[in-house]
Amino acid sequence: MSRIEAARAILAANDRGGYTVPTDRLYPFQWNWDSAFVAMGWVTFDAERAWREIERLLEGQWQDGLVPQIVFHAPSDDYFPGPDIWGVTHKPPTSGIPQPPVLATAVRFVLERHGAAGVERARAIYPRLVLNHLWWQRARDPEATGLAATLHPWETGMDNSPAWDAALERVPTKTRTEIRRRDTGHIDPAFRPRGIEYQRFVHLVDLFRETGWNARRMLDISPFKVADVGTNAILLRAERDLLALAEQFGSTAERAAISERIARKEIVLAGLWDDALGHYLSRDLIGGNLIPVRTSAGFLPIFAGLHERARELAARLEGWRARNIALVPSTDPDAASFEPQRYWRGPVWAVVNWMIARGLREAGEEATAASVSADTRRLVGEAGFSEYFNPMDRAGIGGETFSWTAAIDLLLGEGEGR
Ligand code: 9WN
Repeated sequence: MSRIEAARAILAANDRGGYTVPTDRLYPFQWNWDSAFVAMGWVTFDAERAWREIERLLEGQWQDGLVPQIVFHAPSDDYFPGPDIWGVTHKPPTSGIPQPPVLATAVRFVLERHGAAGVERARAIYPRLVLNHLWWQRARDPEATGLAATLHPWETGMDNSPAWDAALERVPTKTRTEIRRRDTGHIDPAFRPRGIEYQRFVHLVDLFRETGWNARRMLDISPFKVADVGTNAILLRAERDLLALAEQFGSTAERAAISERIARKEIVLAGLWDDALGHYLSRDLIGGNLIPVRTSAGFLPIFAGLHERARELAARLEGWRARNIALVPSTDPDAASFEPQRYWRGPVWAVVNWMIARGLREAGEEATAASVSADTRRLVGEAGFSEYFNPMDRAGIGGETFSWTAAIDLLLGEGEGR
């Protein structure tokens, strides 16, 4: 089987009927940002299936616009916490928090690939994206500062990043829900978040469930509140892609509102730059400080279209590469908190690489963009379609036959993001 066939076969094997699970058993439902990347992978060979992925994700969208982190289309005992613990009354059941909003970017991508044949599908989806971006503003930035708050590490998609350590200290470890982890039955616990982190993750779920998933209450009472540089960069990129869609499908008033949000976000995202560390950082919205840990999320403002620091950030990546560290480690390999095999504390993730490479290419940093893409291809080529990779010894770790890794490999194989 060729490499392209192998990647396609993974998406087909993880297809559960119009939606793609991230991988068998470990993640048996539909995940939000996974599906956005997976749709971009599907469109390289099956545009109809790409649209279905997006439509099925939107079956989980709430009336207020939230596109949840997980849609529980079919029951499974393989994952914790399941729908009963979230206690959300939506059909199909969902979790109650978001994930990085890659969706508008995916819709634009799929439409551009599919061309005129995809216009009616995109037209039907467009208002749902508008509603979702309004949710981000109303639920997570009601004062229109331009920075959206994230209230749970799971929302950032980078669950146990060391960037969250200090902010998580404020979250009690006591839970009302009994913790019955399934992940550590599938995967070596050394590659997964620690027990104390799960206690805090679940404490937050208990707390939010008790508000009845009231967005305003959650924002007011959450002991964890950060402006994640990754989520905010992805949101700014998504706003630009939504604006492009609005040119075709939207009203003048919608275009004006999106443009206004973009203008504000450009300014505040640039404000997350820290001179001392020479990196974009997340902000702790309770402590007020920038969080002094360099992570892969700090490269994503380039993907958002902020190009003024691209040179400096590219030089950091080239420095790591010169030391034979595979790009892009999720945490700075020189940081005290770096752990090369523990999930978001060090390993390389293909989807993050794709966004960084694309941003670098758009910023004119062609050579570094090519290095990031080549490293990603090499990791997958040597270690397989793993969930993530150790940047030091290049081993594939976490789940295997992983959907978003296969999707990114299809894109990079075509030179997308190069
Ligand atoms: C919680 C599915 C998801 C990814 C996240 C990744 C991991 C879930 C978990 O798996 O998170 O959402 O239970 O570990 O951190 O980015 O979307 O692949």
